[in-house]
Parts: sequence; structure tokens; C-alpha cells
Amino acid sequence: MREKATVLGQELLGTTFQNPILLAAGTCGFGEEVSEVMELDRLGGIVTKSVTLEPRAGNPAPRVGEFRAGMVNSVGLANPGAESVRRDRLPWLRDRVRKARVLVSVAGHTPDEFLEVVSILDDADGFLGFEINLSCPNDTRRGGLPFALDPGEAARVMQGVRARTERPLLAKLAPNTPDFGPVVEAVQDAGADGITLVNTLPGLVLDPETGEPIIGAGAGGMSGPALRAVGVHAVWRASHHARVPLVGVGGVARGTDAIQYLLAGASLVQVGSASFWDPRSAGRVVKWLEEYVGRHAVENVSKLVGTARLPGSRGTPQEADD
Ligand code: RRO
Repeated sequence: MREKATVLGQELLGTTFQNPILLAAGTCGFGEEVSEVMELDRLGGIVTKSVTLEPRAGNPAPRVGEFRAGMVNSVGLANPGAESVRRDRLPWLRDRVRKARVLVSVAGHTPDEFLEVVSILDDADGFLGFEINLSCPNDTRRGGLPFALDPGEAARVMQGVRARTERPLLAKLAPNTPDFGPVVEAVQDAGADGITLVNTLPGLVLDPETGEPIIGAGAGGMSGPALRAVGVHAVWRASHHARVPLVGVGGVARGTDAIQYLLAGASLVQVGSASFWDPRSAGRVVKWLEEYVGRHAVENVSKLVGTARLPGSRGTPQEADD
């Protein structure tokens, strides 16, 4: 039976999200890791660590380093591999997460690797759908060029995966994209049911005393407060081309951050590295949104989506005149 509609609830991706706040991929493992410190079923959903075909040990420590504006990471896709996730991780999610929707993040070096992972996991229980990670900045085997920066490659991955599953599919895009139009259109034409923007931004933080990078792998992906304006802008740009729901992520630590993503055009919002600083951040964002919709007499949170008041309405002044 369907849950009673609430002000923060939305019907998306063929199901009900009780609220629009999810934990981002790579910030909550496979749920169990964080379940001691946060109540997962208070959230709209969670996205697992990216799963690859083979187990990966990941990159040398330290994998995470902080600087004034946020953090850099190069975890290097550390994960137990698709077979182990199916056997050891999905049963826990099936038994323990009831109200939050679970998306499994999938990564690979080649289009074939993505579809093999999806094929292994698809008929297991415990999750709603897949977030296809087309944008890992730390995949050195691909020469540092994520699929998401090449619309043709991104479409190839999505087409392959689409042929293997009927579950909802999100495509996760990169922030360093000069023009979101071609890649947004490519992934949705290839069968994406939603689009997540953005992954971390390539970054390098050096220790001025030693000249060495602050993380073991050298360069990494930058996240935290400085990514928020980039992510909100990406969602707004993507919204001009998207026919599917958008999921905003990057620099969300508070309700006031999440609301910007909704206004820019995202239907769902993920909390990423803020959970490393305080694991209760996502729960607090939900609480703040509950107060906000009450204070503004919002009938349903979906009414806020895409209502940013930009010059020229939803476009630049030139586009509005087109
Ligand atoms: O594992 C990582 O180093 C990683 C991944 Br897969 C990703 O998508 N984004 C990121 O910042 N780190």
C-alpha cells in the first residue's frame, strides 16, 4: 500500500521518496557503516559506494585531505566487488532499510564493466535502482577523462546498462563540463530515468612545506562548500535540457544549501562530504526542510523545483528571447 502523501514526499522513479534528501555515493559505504550514527529511514534515500566488477583495494593513504574551502579525496574506487556486494551487502539493506530508497552506484573502466556489474546485481533484492557513475575523477586507468566528459561514450555506457535492467537508472555527471546540453540529452536519449549532478571537481592541494600533495594519490576530487555554487549552476543549466528528474549534489550541509538545488531544478538532493564532518547533517537538512515548507505554506516540495527567479525566467536573457 502507498504511504500517505506528505509535504516532503514525491513520486519519482516509479516509487515514493518520503523526502528529497539522500546520502551521496561514497559517503555511507553500503549503509551498515553509518547506521550506528544515523537513522537511515529518516532520509529519502541513500546511494552506495560505487561498485566495480572486481574488488578494489583503492588508493594509498591518506585518501582524504581537508583545506579551507572543503576537502579532496582519492579513494580510488575501494569496494568489495559486485559478487560480494550481492552476497554480503544487499541482504543487510533489504532487511534493515525500509523507508529510505536505495540506489546502488556502479562504476567501471569500460562500458562492458558497467553492464556486467548491473547484470550481477539486477535480480537481487534490497535496492530500487542504479546510479551509473560516469564521472569518477580518480580513475587513472582511463587517463583521468571520465565518460561524462564525452557525450558519445556516456551514451554508450547508458545504452548498454539500459538493455540489462528495467530498474530506474540515474546517470551521474561531472562538474567540469563546458556545456551540459549535449551530455544531458545523450544520457536521457540512451535511457536514463534521472540525472545526478555533480561529482567532485578535479583538484590538487599541496603542502607548501614539503611540496607534496596532501593525499596519497596526488590529485583527487574536490568537494565541500566550494562545490555548491558549481553544482547548483550545473543543475540549473541541465534543467534547460532535461526531460527527466534531476538530483543535485555538491556542498550541501544545511537546509539552506539543499533548497538552492531544489530552486535550481533538482527534485532530489544528496548530502555528500558534510556527513564526514558531521554524520547527522542529512537528518538536520530534512528537519530544516520540514520547517521551511511549513513556514512558506508549500503544498508539496515538488512545487519548489525549478522556481529560482533568474533574470530572463528559466534561461539567460538571450535564451528567453529565442
Ligand atoms: O572512489 C573515489 O575515489 C571517488 C569516486 Br568513485 C567518485 O566518483 N568521486 C570521487 O570523488 N571519488
